[in-house]
Parts: sequence; C-alpha cells; structure tokens
Amino acid sequence: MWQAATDYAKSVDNVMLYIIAISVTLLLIVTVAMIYFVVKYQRKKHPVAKQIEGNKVLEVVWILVPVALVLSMFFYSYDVFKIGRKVPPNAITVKVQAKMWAWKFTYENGKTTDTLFIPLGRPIKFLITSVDVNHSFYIPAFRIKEDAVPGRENYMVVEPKEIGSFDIACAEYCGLNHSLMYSKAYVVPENEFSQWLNGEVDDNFLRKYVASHTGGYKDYLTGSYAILFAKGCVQCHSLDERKSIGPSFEALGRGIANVSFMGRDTSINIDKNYIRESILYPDLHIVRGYEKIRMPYSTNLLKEEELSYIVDLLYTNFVKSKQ
Ligand code: HEC
Ligand SMILES: [Cu+2]
Repeated sequence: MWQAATDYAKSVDNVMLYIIAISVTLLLIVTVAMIYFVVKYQRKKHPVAKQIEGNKVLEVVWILVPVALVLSMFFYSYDVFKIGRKVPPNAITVKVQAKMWAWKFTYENGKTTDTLFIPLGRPIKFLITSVDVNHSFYIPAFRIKEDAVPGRENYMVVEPKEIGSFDIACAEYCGLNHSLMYSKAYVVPENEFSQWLNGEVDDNFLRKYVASHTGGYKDYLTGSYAILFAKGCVQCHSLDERKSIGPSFEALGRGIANVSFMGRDTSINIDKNYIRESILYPDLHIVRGYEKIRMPYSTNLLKEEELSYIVDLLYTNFVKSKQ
C-alpha cells in the first residue's frame, strides 16, 4: 500500500527507495562480476591455477566504498528517524494504551476512545504503552510503528497531512485475537476535532465527516468492528440505523429493550449482561417486533474470548457512548 498521509511517510519511502536502489545495484555488480570471472578464469583457458596476491588500490576501494555506502544509509535513515522523535512545541499528546486485543486512546482533557481521532496539520505525540503483553502500534499510512511495552512509555511524533481514515494494526503477535486488533485513525480538520474534544459532536459525526469527504462510507463500518464481519453478525445486524433481520447495533443505544421474556412483555436495561445473554441464549428474550430466529453463533461457536470481546465492543461503542 503506497498511501502516504504524512510528510514523514514520504521521507520514509525515500529512505526505502535509496536503500533498495543501492542493494539492487550491488546485486547486479556482484552477479555480473561473478559470471564474468567464471567465464574468464575457467579451467579450459587456465589449466594451472595461479595465485594472485595483493592489490593495494583495489583493497582500499572495496573497503572504503562499501563503508561509505553503509554509513550513508545509516545517516540518511537516522536523519528521517529523528523527524519522528522531534516534539514541536505545538504538538498535542495522545496516550496510546494497548491491551489484548484493543487500543485505548486518551486525549489531553481525559477523554478516552478506542478509535483514534486526530486533527489535520497538527503534530501529534503518541505516548505508547501496554497494560499486558508486548504489542506494536502500527499505522501503515503514516509509516509509524512503535512497540507498546508494559511498564514503559515509547513515543512517536507525526503530523497528518490528509483527511481520511487509516488502519491501525498491532504489529507484534499478542495472542489469540491479535489478528483482530485493528482500529482506525480518523483525521479531521482542527475545528471539527476541537468540537468533538469538547463534546459538542460525537464520534459518529467525525466518522461521517470523513466518510463524506473521502467517499469511504464502507470504511466507516470496519476497523475494530472486523470481528462482527468475521462472525457474520452484520448479515442480520447493521451498524447504522437500518433495520435488518435483527435490530441495528446502533439501536442498542436506546438503553432499554422492550422484549418478550418467558412469554411476557417486559423491559430490560441494556447492559453487558443483556448483550451477553442475547448472544448466548437468543431465545431467552426476544426483541419486540422481531422474529424468534435462532442466531447461528451461540455458545458452541464463539469462544469465550471472542464473546467477551464482542460484548465489550457493542457495549462501549453503542451503549456507553450514548449515556
Ligand atoms: C440470522 C440472523 C442473525 C445473526 C447472524 C445474528 N443475529 Fe443477533 N439477533 C437476530 C434477531 C432476529 C434478533 C432479535 C430477536 C431476539 O432478540 O432474539 C437478534 C438480537 C440480537 C441482540 C439484541 C439486540 C437488541 O437490540 O436488543 C444482540 C446484542 C445480538 N443479536 C447480537 C448478535 C451478535 C454479536 C451476532 C454475531 C455473533 C449476531 N447477533 C448474529 C438475528 C441474528
Ligand atoms: Cu497486540
């Protein structure tokens, strides 16, 4: 993927190209020289081997030239690496906390999210740590990747130069659901960002803002929701307001579920327990207006880790965010 959404990304790409160009050139020189020597010094032409010894000029050249090349690669990379380490005075700090298997972002005013929202054209200092095992905070489009290590704070500075939504992945194997440890970074103009930070608009407003400015409406539905796609939940539950075979997950934000429970109509508070029961025992309480369709992924198909991940995900993103 070549999308480069920061100047830093472009510099990293240039370093890559530089190193690849040198490597390919050397590979060609060595290969051609090898073939040339094989032909030139073959036994047919030189039946008796001859020892050739000492050539000061050649020896100096083949020591100095590679050393110069390697040093140039080192200093060029180091120069670019330093850009990602320099904290400009107008930088804002976002704390990044990794845990099995989600990301938590904490902003300067204490607000927390599991999806990253950052302003366009402002340097962002990510303070990266982990609460359990080693993870690695990776945003390919920004070309930043930094280990998230428990008991340690690493950092990385980046300045987004493009409105859009960009994948965040974990780049260090961290257990069962490592492959689901995705989230998204939404880059929005500073004005929208501060409105959001002050609580004047919600996450979905920013997601929709980005979707409508990039045409990426589908993106808005993926990210940390990957598991809902992988397990087929979205076949019956939409992530926006649309009704489908089942209620939309967004409707969980209504707070109270009107259900038929043991043959009687009643209301239940929507909490983690309600969500868990709805998945584990689909027939226990039926949402009014929907049919008693057995949801296919019950106890035997979802592992406990997956179940609690989904319960947390639905609760945090649709119930808690509405309170
Ligand atoms: C074949 C269609 C289907 C699939 C697939 C499905 N569900 Fe459902 N789900 C329903 C229907 C229909 C209801 C409403 C009736 C009921 O409560 O049983 C429902 C209800 C729910 C509720 C309660 C919703 C509310 O608004 O009160 C939750 C939570 C839920 N499902 C989660 C999931 C999850 C998580 C998955 C994937 C692991 C999933 N469902 C897969 C059909 C489905
Ligand atoms: Cu991880």
